[in-house]
Amino acid sequence: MRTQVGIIGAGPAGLMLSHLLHLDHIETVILEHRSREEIEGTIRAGVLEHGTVDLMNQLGIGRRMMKEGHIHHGIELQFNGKRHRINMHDLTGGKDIMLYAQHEVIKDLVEARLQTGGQIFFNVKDVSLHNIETKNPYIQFRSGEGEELQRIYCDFIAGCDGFHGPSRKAIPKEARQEKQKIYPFGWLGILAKTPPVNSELVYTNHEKGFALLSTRSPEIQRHYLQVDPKDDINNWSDDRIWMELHERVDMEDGWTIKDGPIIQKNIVPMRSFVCETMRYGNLFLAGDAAHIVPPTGAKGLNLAIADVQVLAKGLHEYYKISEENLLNRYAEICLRRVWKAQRFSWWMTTMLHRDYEHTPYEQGIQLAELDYVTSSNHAAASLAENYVGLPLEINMLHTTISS
Ligand code: RFL
Ligand code: PHB
Repeated sequence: MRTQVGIIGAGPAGLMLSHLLHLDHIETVILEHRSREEIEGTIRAGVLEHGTVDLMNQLGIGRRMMKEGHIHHGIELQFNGKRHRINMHDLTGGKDIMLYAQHEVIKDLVEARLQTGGQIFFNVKDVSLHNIETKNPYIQFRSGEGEELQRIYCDFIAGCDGFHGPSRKAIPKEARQEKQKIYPFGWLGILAKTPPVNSELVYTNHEKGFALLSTRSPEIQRHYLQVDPKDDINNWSDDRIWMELHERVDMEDGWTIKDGPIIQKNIVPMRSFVCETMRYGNLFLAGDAAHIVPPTGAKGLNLAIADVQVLAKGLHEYYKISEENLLNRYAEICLRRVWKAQRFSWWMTTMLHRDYEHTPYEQGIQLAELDYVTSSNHAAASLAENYVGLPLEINMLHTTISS
């Protein structure tokens, strides 16, 4: 089999890249090791930046998002038992975010690709990358357990296979520039059958730890609790989860969260990670394959979508005008956004979580940071600008290319 761009992974990065390239008449094949049902049912992100929303609409795949998603104009920060609103809409000159679940974005992208004849191989096994440092790379895989090995020859491989996929590891270790930070925090996430508790997200700093109130639909809510990353979800009965949420988010004025049946719960650890070697030969890494952020800034999916827009534009120039400048600058251009999202996600995480190693002095600084960001328009504007999403680098390329 032969294609122009072989894509590993049908997450937001791989599917969006395939769709963007299809619209540009560039051929792709996607290899995904999970089933379609699994990728369309995995609960992850919820917040889309305004640029991601605009892109979905421009590409004609935003119809369901505009109907079923919810636009939020602000967020709330809660500390010392009181809530403070950050009016992102006003602070950014009219920009908002959209609450629309990642697996719904996946469903929309899979449908768009399959409707236009896109090739997605689900349930593949033993995916490996070969000759990536040459102009003739290929991907080897089995179409199912026990099937024969097959090859896809391509001009380029896009490694969109998330943090644990094989693409990044195909780059020799000595050639990989990697930087990471592990946090002593985990998030226990739940989906609960309850009515919405608040019209906007509430990020809470409490002495027992961080809590986040989010939403999915009028019937289903998504909440998170800071827990020990090594804790076992079996230690958390539904009653214990609700008790802990009450303790952290209920307010002095009598406002209280509503309990209900918990239909899904799990614990995820938190890390910040950047592989600066986003290109190696004819392999390009995009999304979580290249970088991870803690979810407190709601940036991971949005960064994945930003990377593939740069890659799609680079591939456009390569195929349509035989120009490689943008492809050569792929890592450099993406990393500027990646590091700013790293900084923001680290900052939100540090400001909102309780580090039990902290001294009373460090706790004082943390509360002063929250007080500052909720009482100074300048500080709040900086949070808002980052939260709704910084401008996309490819839209500013005329300035960076000539500089
Ligand atoms: P994905 O989504 O991990 O997709 C990678 C795909 O590659 C497949 N794969 C393989 N395929 C073939 N062969 C192999 N050997 C393979 N190995 C892996 C996988 O099955 C998968 O389908 O990476 P991508 O596309 O880069 O997308 C990244 C996002 O998924 C991630 O950054 C976000 O979920 C992060 N995130 C959030 N991001 C936001 O922008 N806004 C949010 O509100 C937000 N909330 C969150 C989050 C992540 C969370 N968790 C679970 C860490 C909330 C949480 C709790
Ligand atoms: C979510 O709704 O899943 C969500 C919202 C905000 C975050 C992270 C996750 O910062």
